[in-house]
Amino acid sequence: MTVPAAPRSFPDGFTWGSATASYQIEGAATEGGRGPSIWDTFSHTPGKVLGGDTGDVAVDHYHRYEEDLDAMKAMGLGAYRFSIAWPRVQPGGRGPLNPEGVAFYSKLLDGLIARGIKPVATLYHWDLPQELEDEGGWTARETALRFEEYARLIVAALGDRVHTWTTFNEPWCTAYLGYASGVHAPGRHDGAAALAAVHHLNLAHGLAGRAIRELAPNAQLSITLNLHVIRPRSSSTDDARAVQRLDDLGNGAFLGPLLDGAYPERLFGDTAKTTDWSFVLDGDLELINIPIDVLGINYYSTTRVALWDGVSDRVMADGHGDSPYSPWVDCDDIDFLVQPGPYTAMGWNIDPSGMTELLLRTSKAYPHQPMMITENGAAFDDVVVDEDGVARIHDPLRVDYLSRHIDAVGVAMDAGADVRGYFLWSLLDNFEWSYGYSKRFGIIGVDFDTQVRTWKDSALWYQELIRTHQLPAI
Ligand code: PNW
Repeated sequence: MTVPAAPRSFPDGFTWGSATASYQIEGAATEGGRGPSIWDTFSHTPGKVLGGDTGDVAVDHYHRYEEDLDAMKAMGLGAYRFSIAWPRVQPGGRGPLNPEGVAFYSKLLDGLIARGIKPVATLYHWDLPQELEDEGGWTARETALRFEEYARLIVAALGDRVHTWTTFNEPWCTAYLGYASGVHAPGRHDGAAALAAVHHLNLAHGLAGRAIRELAPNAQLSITLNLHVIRPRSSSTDDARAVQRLDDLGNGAFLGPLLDGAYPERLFGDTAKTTDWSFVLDGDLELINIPIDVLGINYYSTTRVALWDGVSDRVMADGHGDSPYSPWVDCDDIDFLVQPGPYTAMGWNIDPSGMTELLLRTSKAYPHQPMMITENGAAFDDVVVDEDGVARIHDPLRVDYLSRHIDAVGVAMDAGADVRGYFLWSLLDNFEWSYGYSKRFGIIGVDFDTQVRTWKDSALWYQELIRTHQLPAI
């Protein structure tokens, strides 16, 4: 593990931000003309989300956004990454915009700009209008066309105030957790559907990207990927092959079409028993390959794998949900190893070296592609204490996690990686998808009963880092 033994300075232009997502914080699920999304349906289906939690209320950001904007300003954030709920602005996923939904994001943007905070808006952070799922969701090519229409309408309505438009957050999660492992909405278990979703998400990025270029020529265009750092158990060729297959499915299936204009050739052979990829039509790859200004990367942890020898006991320990179905299509012969700790409350191993490795590998593969870390952070079991009548949340483990990972970003930058910013996940405790409210990622704590916000020690620490542009030594 890297240890920030000495203070580390970051360049003046480096952007310090924080990130959230609509369904995780807004609540107001049936207000202001918002239509239902696949996450409303999923979270209201018994057994899908821990404790039966839903995003109906979440942290009530829809009503408390002014207070949250003030906190961002006080923290000194240079940028705020949020997502627009498609079913709030275009209920049903087609037709004209819902003015009340647009008004919410319009007020949010005005509030950010008035406070000098750059808006980074994501068009899709997983809340697909339910009506589109009923027509096939991301397995249907039509959904990519609907997404282009949504993008055209909302970018035209809000465009000149958004600094960076991000088409998708983590299409890997949408495709593989939504359609293969089923731990995310819509909760399907169908490898062929997941691979079709991969392509239609990529296509939708290209179509929306073109619309953003036309309608908001001064904005930055980006997409956010959760890239995987996958290491082999041994130096055997079998284990190397396992790594390569997962790298193609998890990373290359997105980076390839986006930045190289082609899927990794091996991917077709590796998934041949599941799909013939006939959903890739002439001209799609040219559309997907639209240049982006900045590649968003989300990083949390690393993965270690081995090719199963067919005899030994299986050692499946994915740590990413308890589904019996794997998100990794056609990889039943690959074992996911228990990683050495320490771990976060998600059970994810803490490994800052993966951050450096990922940034350096990506910058080597795409030397002219600026990058930013659009998510990094950790869930821990925070302890709220009363100190002379003042509520305080001490979260030394989170400060330690953040320090080591931000240092790891600096190590990559020293070695030449072009990283423009860092967005901490997350500004507020929130609805952590299938884990409901049981996992807290925020640097601002939220009492889920009273909605009272309390800055954790990590928020004060981040405020000081932003003020000084300097990471203190541990
Ligand atoms: C990301 N995995 O989700 C999301 O962008 C956030 O909305 C989320 O709250 C955050 O990370 C923390 O989980 C992920 O299984 C969920 O590999 C699951 C995985 C990766 C990212």
